[in-house]
Amino acid sequence: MNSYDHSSIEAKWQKQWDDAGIFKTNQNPTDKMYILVEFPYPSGNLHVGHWYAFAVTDIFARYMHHVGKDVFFPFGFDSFGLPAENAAIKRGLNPKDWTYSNIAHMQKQVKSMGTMIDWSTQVATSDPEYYRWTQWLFLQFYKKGLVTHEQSHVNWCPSCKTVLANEQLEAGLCERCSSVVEQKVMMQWNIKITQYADRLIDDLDDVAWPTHIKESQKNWIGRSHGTFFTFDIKDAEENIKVFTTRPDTFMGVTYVVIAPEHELIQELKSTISNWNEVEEYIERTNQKTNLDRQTNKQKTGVQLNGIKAIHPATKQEIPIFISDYVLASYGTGCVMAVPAHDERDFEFATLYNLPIVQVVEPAITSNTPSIINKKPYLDLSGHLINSGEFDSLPVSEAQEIITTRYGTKTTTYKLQDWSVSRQRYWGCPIPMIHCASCGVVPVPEQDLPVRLPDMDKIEIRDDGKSPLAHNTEWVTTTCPACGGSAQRETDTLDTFVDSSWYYMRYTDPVNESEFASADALRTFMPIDFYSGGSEHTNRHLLYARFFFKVMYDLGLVTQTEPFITRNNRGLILGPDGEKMSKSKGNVIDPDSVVETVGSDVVRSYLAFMGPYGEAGNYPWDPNGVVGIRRFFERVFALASRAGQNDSQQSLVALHTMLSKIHYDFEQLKFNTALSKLMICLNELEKHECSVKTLSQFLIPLNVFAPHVAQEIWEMIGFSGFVYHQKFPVADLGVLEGQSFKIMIQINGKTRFSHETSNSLSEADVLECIGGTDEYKKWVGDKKIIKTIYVKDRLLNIVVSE
Ligand code: ANZ
Ligand code: ZN
Repeated sequence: MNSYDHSSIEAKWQKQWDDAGIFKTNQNPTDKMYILVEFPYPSGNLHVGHWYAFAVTDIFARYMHHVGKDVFFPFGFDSFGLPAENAAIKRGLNPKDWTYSNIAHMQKQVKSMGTMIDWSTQVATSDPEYYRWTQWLFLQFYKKGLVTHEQSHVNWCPSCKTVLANEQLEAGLCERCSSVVEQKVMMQWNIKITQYADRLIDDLDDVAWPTHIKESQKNWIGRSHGTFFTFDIKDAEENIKVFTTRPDTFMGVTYVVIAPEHELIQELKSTISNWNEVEEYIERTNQKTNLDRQTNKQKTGVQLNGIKAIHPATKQEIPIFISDYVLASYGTGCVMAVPAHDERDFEFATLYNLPIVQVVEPAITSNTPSIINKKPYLDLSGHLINSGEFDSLPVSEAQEIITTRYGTKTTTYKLQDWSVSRQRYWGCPIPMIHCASCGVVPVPEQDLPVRLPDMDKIEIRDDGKSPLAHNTEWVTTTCPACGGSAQRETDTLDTFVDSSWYYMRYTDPVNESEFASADALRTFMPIDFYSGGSEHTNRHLLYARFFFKVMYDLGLVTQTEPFITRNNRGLILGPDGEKMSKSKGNVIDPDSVVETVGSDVVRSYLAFMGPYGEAGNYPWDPNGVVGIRRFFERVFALASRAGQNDSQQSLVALHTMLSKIHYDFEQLKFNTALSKLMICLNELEKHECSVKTLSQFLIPLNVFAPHVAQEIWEMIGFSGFVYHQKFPVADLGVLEGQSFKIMIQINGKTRFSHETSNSLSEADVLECIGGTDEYKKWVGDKKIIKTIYVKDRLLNIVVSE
């Protein structure tokens, strides 16, 4: 019998592996390797992307296991969040029921992949046993002074009725529902991630991530070095502090601009004579997102009548404007405008007829005629003009001198503090209490977790408050400080808080006295390989690194970076080459493919589509699936006729594959690793092949197709689990004396070939062919310019004509 009945094989072996508990993590590893895939959100159904994430990473994990690593490969669910709440409201269900039934279903689906995941590690962030520690960590951050509760400018999604972090916007729209996001001021819980901005940049040197991921994080944090200058306001107490990266242009400042929502404007209210106009402009600004403020075509603004700023050096009076091209959230929220050397200032000055004073002269004037009044001169090369005592200084020197004289050096960041308050129900309750006499009081640690109450009716009202706010029974509590009546905080935490530390909980998932024991953390952290989606580069990865660093400072962990390597996966596209979507009708349902061709085929096909490590996007090809299926059927056929003896060719094929396949795995090229198995099978089919040789072939095959490999293992008379086999070591003795056919090319065209029984170096090949008639004919005494040698396959000789 050599048929490949995938359904029964998969059921049979999954049960046996489970019963034998073979995937249990070794708690005392000698050579641990922590392999992590970003945990899924329990949306209800596994899609091909989940398969690509978990099944293909399982291939890598199994390879590492077979070569002797003590692999730690856990799993869990990121199970709090808005989508569950929205789905539950839509279906009239409770978010908890909806979430946990999805978890049960998806767990079954993930199990169908036949992975080596240790299921005893499973955590779900919405379990009270988990979020108790999310709350505990929040309290440690609070004690360390990293949590604030304050009036903040926030992005408000009018449809989700909640606050969104900047990281949750896509082109100014809510990433979940694509509504236009509004700006609001609300009391918010913020975490001071900005205090870690430098370390979040500098420590990227310590991780082996792809450069583009590091660069992306650096740009997101957006560190820029510059200068603060302070402009006094005539006849007023207040002054205007600006941030600039071009202190050299100080003498070219012809006006200043303040962000419309800057608090200074309110303070100046009584001195501004056109307040109505100003107020109206502020209101219009509030309806715009930061993105359209930065990209809008036409500059707009209003001059603050009745007041003037004083230039610190010239003491000249210059006008003050508000304009939405200046953002309240960056730098100081105020800029010194230098229209001659800044594009936005130039546009604005042209529109409002403001003076444009050139203060930097390009080095070679003849090539850059009359820049001013046509476009600003942005370059840093040149020397100062129209700058009084600073005239003729080169730009860089002027920056130093002017900063020392009139300003202070500073560094600013684009990164903002992390607003973690969400006005929604299905999240981790923020463990804080509001007392009329004591103010904000943290919930004592022994009272954790603050449990999320069951609520059958989740109602999102227009008051901007969490549905929890309407659960009076839950809200009403006593103050831990004075014992008086008090109220619970009703905002819940952003789910990115939950997911900032889950990888640590995996190491010790049922610990009731700590978030994880120091011992478990020491054993398994840091993560050696982290696979995830590119959409998480600037959010989850940044938040998680930040969390880890704070925990390091709190003495809770001993390393400073959680993820040693990072692999951003690409996407699996529909058969039409487009992103899969219901509306395009190009969605591949993995369950139904598994049903018809088997899980091993799906795993292997996904690995075969292309290199895993290059974030490539690959279209699904039904023919490719059929090809993989046929490959396994052929292995079954070979098994039914494998005998006691091997021909030399079979041994050479096996050991060639065994000697070369490691490189592919190490490069995350599971596709070429699999094709080496296919090439090997071609040879084994053609020649006499023993069960012993076949059994050695099954071990690398087990990495891709564990059910097929295990079934054949048993079929040909071996006992136990393939999983327990070590990766066979290639016998290089076998490879000596095999035959190689080396194609000889002259200037890229194949002209003749050379057969040998040894693996040869380039010099050997040249020596062997040097005396042949073909060599004399094609090379003769022409000059050899260079040679290109592909070992054992090809030698290209480039000669001059
Ligand atoms: C004067 C100046 C002259 C500037 C010049 C540039 C060129 P990066 O490099 O991104 O850090 N700026 C400062 N705060 C701002 C805010 N809140 N909203 C909008 N723009 C702001 O940009 C720093 C520059 O962006 C600063 O340097 C400032 O304009 C502007 F020839 O000051 B500059
Ligand atoms: Zn109190």
